[in-house]
Amino acid sequence: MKIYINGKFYEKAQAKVSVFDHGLLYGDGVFEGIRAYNRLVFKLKEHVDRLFESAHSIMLKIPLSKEEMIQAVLKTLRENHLSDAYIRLIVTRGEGDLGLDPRKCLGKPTVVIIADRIALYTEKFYQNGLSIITVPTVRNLPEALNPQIKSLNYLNNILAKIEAANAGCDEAIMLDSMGFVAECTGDNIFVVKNNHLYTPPQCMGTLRGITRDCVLEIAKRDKICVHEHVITRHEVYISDECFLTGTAAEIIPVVKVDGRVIGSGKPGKLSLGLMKKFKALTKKEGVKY
Ligand code: PXG
Repeated sequence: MKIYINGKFYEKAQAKVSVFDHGLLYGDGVFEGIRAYNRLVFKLKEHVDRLFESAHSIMLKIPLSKEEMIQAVLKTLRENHLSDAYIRLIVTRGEGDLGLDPRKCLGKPTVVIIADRIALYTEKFYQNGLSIITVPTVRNLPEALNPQIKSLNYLNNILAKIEAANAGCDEAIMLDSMGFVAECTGDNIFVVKNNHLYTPPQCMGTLRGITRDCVLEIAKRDKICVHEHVITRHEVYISDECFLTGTAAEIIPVVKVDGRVIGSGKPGKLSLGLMKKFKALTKKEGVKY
Protein backbone atom coordinates (compact mmCIF):
# COMPACT_ATOMS: atom_id res chain seq x y z
CA MET A 1 0.00 0.00 0.00
CA LYS A 2 1.27 3.46 -0.95
CA ILE A 3 0.15 6.37 1.19
CA TYR A 4 0.36 10.01 0.09
CA ILE A 5 1.77 12.44 2.65
CA ASN A 6 2.49 16.01 1.55
CA GLY A 7 3.22 15.12 -2.05
CA LYS A 8 5.28 11.96 -1.47
CA PHE A 9 4.33 8.29 -1.32
CA TYR A 10 5.27 6.03 1.60
CA GLU A 11 4.75 2.35 2.36
CA LYS A 12 2.17 1.77 5.13
CA ALA A 13 4.84 1.05 7.79
CA GLN A 14 6.71 4.26 6.93
CA ALA A 15 3.63 6.47 6.53
CA LYS A 16 3.85 8.55 9.71
CA VAL A 17 3.12 12.05 10.92
CA SER A 18 4.55 13.89 13.93
CA VAL A 19 3.11 13.37 17.42
CA PHE A 20 3.06 17.20 17.52
CA ASP A 21 0.59 17.29 14.62
CA HIS A 22 -2.49 19.13 15.83
CA GLY A 23 -4.66 16.62 13.98
CA LEU A 24 -3.54 14.14 16.64
CA LEU A 25 -3.24 16.51 19.59
CA TYR A 26 -6.58 18.28 19.11
CA GLY A 27 -8.47 16.71 16.21
CA ASP A 28 -7.69 20.00 14.47
CA GLY A 29 -8.27 19.19 10.82
CA VAL A 30 -10.81 18.04 8.26
CA PHE A 31 -11.43 14.90 6.22
CA GLU A 32 -13.47 13.22 3.50
CA GLY A 33 -14.34 9.61 2.73
CA ILE A 34 -14.70 8.93 -1.00
CA ARG A 35 -15.37 5.78 -3.01
CA ALA A 36 -14.13 4.60 -6.37
CA TYR A 37 -15.97 1.94 -8.36
CA ASN A 38 -14.56 0.24 -11.41
CA ARG A 39 -11.79 2.87 -11.89
CA LEU A 40 -14.26 5.76 -11.56
CA VAL A 41 -14.15 8.05 -8.54
CA PHE A 42 -17.73 8.74 -7.51
CA LYS A 43 -18.70 12.39 -6.80
CA LEU A 44 -15.03 13.43 -6.54
CA LYS A 45 -15.70 17.13 -7.20
CA GLU A 46 -18.47 17.21 -4.56
CA HIS A 47 -16.17 15.62 -1.94
CA VAL A 48 -13.27 17.96 -2.72
CA ASP A 49 -15.62 20.97 -2.63
CA ARG A 50 -16.91 19.87 0.80
CA LEU A 51 -13.35 19.32 2.06
CA PHE A 52 -12.44 22.89 1.06
CA GLU A 53 -15.64 24.23 2.67
CA SER A 54 -14.87 22.41 5.94
CA ALA A 55 -11.30 23.80 5.83
CA HIS A 56 -12.48 27.33 5.04
CA SER A 57 -14.88 27.24 7.96
CA ILE A 58 -12.09 26.36 10.44
CA MET A 59 -9.67 28.82 8.76
CA LEU A 60 -7.35 26.06 7.56
CA LYS A 61 -5.66 26.92 4.28
CA ILE A 62 -5.19 23.77 2.22
CA PRO A 63 -1.77 23.99 0.50
CA LEU A 64 -3.16 22.58 -2.78
CA SER A 65 -5.70 23.92 -5.24
CA LYS A 66 -8.88 21.88 -5.75
CA GLU A 67 -7.53 20.64 -9.09
CA GLU A 68 -4.22 19.63 -7.50
CA MET A 69 -6.14 17.79 -4.77
CA ILE A 70 -8.18 15.93 -7.41
CA GLN A 71 -4.97 14.97 -9.25
CA ALA A 72 -3.37 13.81 -5.97
CA VAL A 73 -6.37 11.53 -5.28
CA LEU A 74 -6.21 10.06 -8.80
CA LYS A 75 -2.44 9.54 -8.52
CA THR A 76 -2.85 7.75 -5.17
CA LEU A 77 -5.40 5.41 -6.74
CA ARG A 78 -3.11 4.66 -9.68
CA GLU A 79 -0.13 4.02 -7.36
CA ASN A 80 -2.22 1.47 -5.45
CA HIS A 81 -3.65 -0.35 -8.51
CA LEU A 82 -7.12 -0.47 -7.00
CA SER A 83 -10.15 -0.55 -9.28
CA ASP A 84 -12.56 -0.35 -6.32
CA ALA A 85 -11.45 1.66 -3.32
CA TYR A 86 -12.34 3.75 -0.30
CA ILE A 87 -10.27 6.92 -0.19
CA ARG A 88 -9.62 8.85 3.01
CA LEU A 89 -8.52 12.44 2.47
CA ILE A 90 -7.15 14.18 5.55
CA VAL A 91 -5.85 17.71 6.05
CA THR A 92 -4.60 18.63 9.51
CA ARG A 93 -3.44 21.96 10.92
CA GLY A 94 0.07 20.46 10.88
CA GLU A 95 2.88 20.33 13.39
CA GLY A 96 2.75 22.79 16.28
CA ASP A 97 3.65 22.94 19.96
CA LEU A 98 1.71 21.56 22.94
CA GLY A 99 -0.55 24.60 23.10
CA LEU A 100 -3.72 24.60 21.05
CA ASP A 101 -3.00 27.92 19.30
CA PRO A 102 -3.15 27.06 15.58
CA ARG A 103 -0.99 30.11 14.75
CA LYS A 104 1.97 28.16 16.09
CA CYS A 105 1.52 25.43 13.50
CA LEU A 106 4.10 26.98 11.15
CA GLY A 107 1.48 27.37 8.41
CA LYS A 108 2.24 23.91 7.04
CA PRO A 109 -0.85 21.68 7.06
CA THR A 110 -0.42 17.93 6.70
CA VAL A 111 -2.17 16.36 3.68
CA VAL A 112 -2.70 12.58 3.76
CA ILE A 113 -4.45 10.39 1.20
CA ILE A 114 -5.09 6.72 1.91
CA ALA A 115 -6.63 4.39 -0.67
CA ASP A 116 -7.84 1.11 0.76
CA ARG A 117 -10.91 -1.09 0.82
CA ILE A 118 -13.78 -0.80 3.27
CA ALA A 119 -16.74 -2.99 4.15
CA LEU A 120 -18.67 -1.57 7.09
CA TYR A 121 -21.37 -4.22 6.98
CA THR A 122 -21.49 -7.75 5.61
CA GLU A 123 -23.86 -8.61 2.76
CA LYS A 124 -26.37 -10.15 5.19
CA PHE A 125 -27.12 -6.68 6.64
CA TYR A 126 -27.92 -5.29 3.17
CA GLN A 127 -30.31 -8.21 2.61
CA ASN A 128 -31.92 -8.36 6.07
CA GLY A 129 -31.55 -4.81 7.34
CA LEU A 130 -30.06 -3.24 10.47
CA SER A 131 -31.41 -3.01 13.99
CA ILE A 132 -30.64 0.45 15.34
CA ILE A 133 -31.25 2.42 18.52
CA THR A 134 -31.64 6.07 19.54
CA VAL A 135 -28.78 7.00 21.87
CA PRO A 136 -28.51 9.61 24.66
CA THR A 137 -25.60 11.51 23.07
CA VAL A 138 -27.10 14.23 20.86
CA ARG A 139 -25.43 15.49 17.69
CA ASN A 140 -23.10 18.48 18.04
CA LEU A 141 -24.95 21.78 18.20
CA PRO A 142 -24.53 23.77 14.97
CA GLU A 143 -23.53 26.79 17.07
CA ALA A 144 -20.80 24.74 18.80
CA LEU A 145 -19.19 22.52 16.15
CA ASN A 146 -21.37 22.61 13.05
CA PRO A 147 -22.05 19.07 11.75
CA GLN A 148 -21.47 20.43 8.21
CA ILE A 149 -17.78 20.58 9.08
CA LYS A 150 -16.29 17.13 8.58
CA SER A 151 -13.70 17.73 11.27
CA LEU A 152 -11.18 15.23 12.61
CA ASN A 153 -12.91 15.52 15.96
CA TYR A 154 -15.49 12.72 15.67
CA LEU A 155 -15.81 11.97 19.37
CA ASN A 156 -19.46 13.06 19.32
CA ASN A 157 -20.26 10.30 16.83
CA ILE A 158 -17.91 7.77 18.40
CA LEU A 159 -19.65 8.15 21.79
CA ALA A 160 -22.95 7.46 20.05
CA LYS A 161 -21.46 4.41 18.32
CA ILE A 162 -20.24 3.09 21.71
CA GLU A 163 -23.74 3.53 23.15
CA ALA A 164 -25.26 1.59 20.24
CA ALA A 165 -22.67 -1.19 20.58
CA ASN A 166 -23.29 -1.39 24.36
CA ALA A 167 -26.97 -1.99 23.58
CA GLY A 168 -26.09 -4.70 21.02
CA CYS A 169 -27.21 -2.55 18.08
CA ASP A 170 -25.59 -1.95 14.71
CA GLU A 171 -26.00 1.81 14.47
CA ALA A 172 -27.20 4.80 16.49
CA ILE A 173 -29.82 7.43 15.73
CA MET A 174 -28.55 10.75 17.06
CA LEU A 175 -31.11 13.44 17.87
CA ASP A 176 -30.46 17.16 17.58
CA SER A 177 -30.63 19.41 20.65
CA MET A 178 -34.39 19.91 20.07
CA GLY A 179 -35.03 16.17 20.17
CA PHE A 180 -35.64 15.72 16.43
CA VAL A 181 -33.92 12.93 14.50
CA ALA A 182 -30.64 14.30 13.09
CA GLU A 183 -28.67 11.43 11.57
CA CYS A 184 -26.68 8.31 12.45
CA THR A 185 -23.00 8.23 13.47
CA GLY A 186 -21.71 8.12 9.90
CA ASP A 187 -24.86 8.09 7.80
CA ASN A 188 -27.92 10.14 6.97
CA ILE A 189 -31.35 8.69 7.64
CA PHE A 190 -34.44 8.40 5.43
CA VAL A 191 -37.94 7.10 6.09
CA VAL A 192 -40.72 6.18 3.68
CA LYS A 193 -44.41 6.71 4.50
CA ASN A 194 -47.19 6.15 1.95
CA ASN A 195 -44.59 6.19 -0.85
CA HIS A 196 -43.28 9.62 0.17
CA LEU A 197 -39.60 9.93 1.11
CA TYR A 198 -38.56 11.99 4.15
CA THR A 199 -35.13 13.02 5.45
CA PRO A 200 -34.15 15.66 8.02
CA PRO A 201 -33.08 19.04 6.60
CA GLN A 202 -29.37 19.86 6.71
CA CYS A 203 -29.82 22.79 9.10
CA MET A 204 -30.77 20.62 12.11
CA GLY A 205 -27.50 19.03 13.21
CA THR A 206 -27.31 16.93 10.08
CA LEU A 207 -24.43 16.63 7.62
CA ARG A 208 -25.44 17.31 4.04
CA GLY A 209 -24.32 13.90 2.88
CA ILE A 210 -23.27 13.44 -0.71
CA THR A 211 -25.00 10.03 -0.84
CA ARG A 212 -28.09 11.70 0.67
CA ASP A 213 -28.12 14.29 -2.13
CA CYS A 214 -27.64 11.56 -4.70
CA VAL A 215 -30.59 9.54 -3.32
CA LEU A 216 -32.78 12.67 -3.32
CA GLU A 217 -31.85 13.24 -6.98
CA ILE A 218 -32.61 9.64 -8.00
CA ALA A 219 -35.94 9.76 -6.14
CA LYS A 220 -36.97 13.05 -7.75
CA ARG A 221 -36.09 11.67 -11.18
CA ASP A 222 -38.33 8.69 -10.38
CA LYS A 223 -41.18 11.07 -9.48
CA ILE A 224 -41.12 10.02 -5.83
CA CYS A 225 -42.31 12.86 -3.57
CA VAL A 226 -39.36 13.87 -1.39
CA HIS A 227 -39.48 16.00 1.74
CA GLU A 228 -36.52 17.50 3.58
CA HIS A 229 -38.44 17.88 6.80
CA VAL A 230 -37.92 17.50 10.55
CA ILE A 231 -38.64 13.94 11.70
CA THR A 232 -39.49 12.73 15.20
CA ARG A 233 -38.73 9.28 16.59
CA HIS A 234 -42.47 8.52 16.40
CA GLU A 235 -42.40 9.15 12.65
CA VAL A 236 -39.50 6.73 12.31
CA TYR A 237 -41.37 4.07 14.35
CA ILE A 238 -44.52 4.29 12.22
CA SER A 239 -42.71 4.51 8.88
CA ASP A 240 -43.20 1.88 6.17
CA GLU A 241 -39.46 1.73 5.40
CA CYS A 242 -36.25 3.19 6.76
CA PHE A 243 -32.70 3.27 5.37
CA LEU A 244 -29.36 4.95 5.93
CA THR A 245 -27.03 6.54 3.38
CA GLY A 246 -23.30 7.26 3.45
CA THR A 247 -20.24 6.86 1.27
CA ALA A 248 -18.90 3.98 3.36
CA ALA A 249 -22.22 2.16 4.00
CA GLU A 250 -23.82 3.23 0.67
CA ILE A 251 -27.58 2.55 1.11
CA ILE A 252 -28.48 0.13 3.89
CA PRO A 253 -32.00 -0.81 5.04
CA VAL A 254 -33.14 -0.56 8.68
CA VAL A 255 -35.78 -2.99 9.94
CA LYS A 256 -35.89 -2.29 13.67
CA VAL A 257 -35.60 0.98 15.62
CA ASP A 258 -35.64 1.10 19.44
CA GLY A 259 -37.28 -2.35 19.45
CA ARG A 260 -40.07 -1.29 17.06
CA VAL A 261 -40.34 -3.31 13.86
CA ILE A 262 -40.34 -1.03 10.80
CA GLY A 263 -43.00 -1.85 8.20
CA SER A 264 -42.99 -5.55 7.35
CA GLY A 265 -39.69 -6.10 9.19
CA LYS A 266 -37.94 -6.64 5.87
CA PRO A 267 -36.15 -4.14 3.57
CA GLY A 268 -38.90 -2.24 1.72
CA LYS A 269 -39.64 -2.04 -1.99
CA LEU A 270 -38.75 1.62 -2.38
CA SER A 271 -35.48 1.15 -0.45
CA LEU A 272 -34.49 -1.83 -2.59
CA GLY A 273 -35.32 0.12 -5.77
CA LEU A 274 -33.15 3.05 -4.68
CA MET A 275 -30.30 0.70 -3.72
CA LYS A 276 -30.40 -0.82 -7.20
CA LYS A 277 -30.47 2.55 -8.97
CA PHE A 278 -27.68 3.93 -6.77
CA LYS A 279 -25.51 0.91 -7.57
CA ALA A 280 -26.12 1.37 -11.29
CA LEU A 281 -25.10 5.04 -11.04
CA THR A 282 -21.82 4.23 -9.26
CA LYS A 283 -20.94 1.86 -12.11
CA LYS A 284 -21.20 4.50 -14.82
CA GLU A 285 -20.58 7.91 -13.23
CA GLY A 286 -17.30 9.34 -11.97
CA VAL A 287 -13.80 10.60 -12.71
CA LYS A 288 -11.68 8.03 -14.54
CA TYR A 289 -8.15 7.11 -13.43
N1 PXG B 1 -23.38 11.88 8.50
C1 PXG B 1 -22.17 11.83 9.11
C2 PXG B 1 -22.05 12.29 10.51
C3 PXG B 1 -21.06 11.35 8.41
O1 PXG B 1 -19.86 11.30 9.00
C4 PXG B 1 -22.49 10.95 6.49
C5 PXG B 1 -23.56 11.46 7.23
C6 PXG B 1 -22.73 10.54 5.08
O2 PXG B 1 -22.18 11.48 4.19
P1 PXG B 1 -21.71 11.09 2.72
O3 PXG B 1 -21.29 12.38 2.13
O4 PXG B 1 -20.58 10.10 2.86
O5 PXG B 1 -22.87 10.50 2.05
C7 PXG B 1 -21.21 10.90 7.06
C8 PXG B 1 -20.03 10.38 6.32
C9 PXG B 1 -17.74 5.30 9.07
C10 PXG B 1 -17.50 6.65 8.47
O6 PXG B 1 -16.76 4.62 9.43
C11 PXG B 1 -18.54 7.40 7.99
C12 PXG B 1 -18.34 8.68 7.47
C13 PXG B 1 -17.08 9.18 7.43
C14 PXG B 1 -16.04 8.45 7.91
C15 PXG B 1 -16.22 7.16 8.43
O7 PXG B 1 -18.90 4.92 9.21
N2 PXG B 1 -19.42 9.36 7.06
